[in-house]
Amino acid sequence: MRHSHLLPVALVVLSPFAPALGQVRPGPADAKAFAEKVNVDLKKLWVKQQTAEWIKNTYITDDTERNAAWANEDVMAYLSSAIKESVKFKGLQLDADTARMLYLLRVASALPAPSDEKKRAELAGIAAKLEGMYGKGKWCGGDYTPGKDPEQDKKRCKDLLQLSEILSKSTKYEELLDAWAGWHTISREMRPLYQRLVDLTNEGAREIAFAHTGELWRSGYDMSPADFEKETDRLWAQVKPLYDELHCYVRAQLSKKYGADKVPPEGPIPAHLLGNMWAQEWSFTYPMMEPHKGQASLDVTAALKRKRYDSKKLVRLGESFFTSLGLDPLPQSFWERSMFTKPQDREVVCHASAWDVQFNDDLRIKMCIKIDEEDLTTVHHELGHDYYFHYYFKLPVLYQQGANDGFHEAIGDALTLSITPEYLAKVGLFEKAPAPNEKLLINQQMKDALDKIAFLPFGRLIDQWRWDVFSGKAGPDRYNAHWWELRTKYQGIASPIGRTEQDFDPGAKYHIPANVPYMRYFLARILQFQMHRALCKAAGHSGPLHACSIYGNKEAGAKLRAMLELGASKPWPLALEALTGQREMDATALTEYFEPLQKWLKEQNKGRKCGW
Ligand code: X8Z
Ligand code: ZN
Repeated sequence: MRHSHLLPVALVVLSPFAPALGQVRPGPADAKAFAEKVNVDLKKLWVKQQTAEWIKNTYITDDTERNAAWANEDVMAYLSSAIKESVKFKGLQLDADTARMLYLLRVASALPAPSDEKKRAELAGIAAKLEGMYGKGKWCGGDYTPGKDPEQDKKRCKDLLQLSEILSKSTKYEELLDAWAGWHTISREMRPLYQRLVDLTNEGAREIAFAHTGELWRSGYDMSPADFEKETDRLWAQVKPLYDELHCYVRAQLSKKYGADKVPPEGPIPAHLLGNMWAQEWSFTYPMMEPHKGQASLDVTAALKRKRYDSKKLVRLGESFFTSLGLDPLPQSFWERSMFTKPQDREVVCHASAWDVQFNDDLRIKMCIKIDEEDLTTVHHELGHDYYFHYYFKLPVLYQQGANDGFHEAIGDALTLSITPEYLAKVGLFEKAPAPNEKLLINQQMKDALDKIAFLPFGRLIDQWRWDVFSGKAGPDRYNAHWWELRTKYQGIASPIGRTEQDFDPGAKYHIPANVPYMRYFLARILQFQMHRALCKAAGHSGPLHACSIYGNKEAGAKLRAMLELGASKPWPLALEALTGQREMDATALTEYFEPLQKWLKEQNKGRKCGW
């Protein structure tokens, strides 16, 4: 930017981006026109990008990766130059919409790129490659590298679905360890690429006046990045006592099962024994944790299999929950364009996702559906995204987002809180709802808590790691060590085998190679209960929160819809207020929901030394 000594002094002081000599200083009307143009330009670029991404995600090859990287480069180039240009409107009195759009523009990308063309291309290439590496990841037993011969691959190698099945079903310590350690080899080669990605994107973040990419990520919540970090600590403190009780009980059960030499009764839990590759949700350990034997079965997976559900029928069941609230059916194109099952003839990214490829109600989901309770929940989760897309697609594209990203992740989950035994009976999955009783309730809550409560520290720590990596607090020489420091600090788990800086365990979790920010899921776990409480109130529910189902309730549906339609057009506290009457995120609905279980856990843990 050139400065002229002929410019009025006041202007120079006001803004280092003062106009060149002879130009008129831009006014509010210029800013408004600029924001409108950005919406139009971005929509075109984003549609191209999403189209290329969809193709790459459902057919991973070098060609589709390159194609997606090109589309991403164009978006990156546009964003960095538009953001820089928008600085010239700083300090002007803008109308609320223009001001908000310029704010949303600045935080629009999770992967800001340098304006240097070569570096930008390198960054886009690395990003596409990393996600592909994760999607293609396989463990072949050590003495064989996949990709040489498809027949051999099939015989020797296991993908994430197969390894996860072992993690969820086996109770043999060594077999679990092999699957866990095997999957964690797929990310070793990501390390140098990830390191470079961090450097490049940080450079991009600095160009648009953020200290680093982590600061950009923390800036998308209508408050300062420092305040946002405090918010996440405040929310974590609200739920930590409940987590600590659950951890204590679960560790005691595991210690009984595997022996105190394998699961030390006062130390962190080995990460491969919790039924999930990342120990993020633990409900597959439920048989070991069941509080009261001999109660009516809550086995939704068995019911789905008994009723011969296939993937499409599972998605139909999810849709029927939304339509029961008076929301629209999914468009015909959704059923034609979605990917519901894992194709046998090509590599795909199986990690579930929801899309509006053309930002015009072109809704889809992409999943490798298994017929079980976990994926019934995930289907609702993904449809929650699609319904959000559906109700805001007519807004300018910068407003086609959740009120904040935690809202987007919370919608479908909030509805699954209404999947009560009575609901399951209504849709024919259970013959009839078992008569409610205290023991059954504790069983039910245990099952729920093993997912919902166990997840909380995991949700909190993933981006702590990335914030620390982006800020330089954790350098490449401590990537893996810092990962396990946080895993132990927050979750109370530990790696079952020795780790070194040759390993890159963060890369074995999808959102790291795919560069998807993660704090959204932590917020969503809390918001979904807050939303559930509000929707239950709208539905006229009285009685304990855990007994509420909003299935079939049009008033609740109308409330939900009103919030969805806002998209990101208002700061999130206003969207939250419209639904819940509260302007703050608040975990009391979650703790209220789990009150019966927390009481029970406290009893069980009496005399135990909790903590790690
Ligand atoms: O990534 C997801 C969704 C897609 S947005 C399937 N989730 C997180 C995860 O799998 O780690 C949902 C729960 C948390
Ligand atoms: Zn999601």
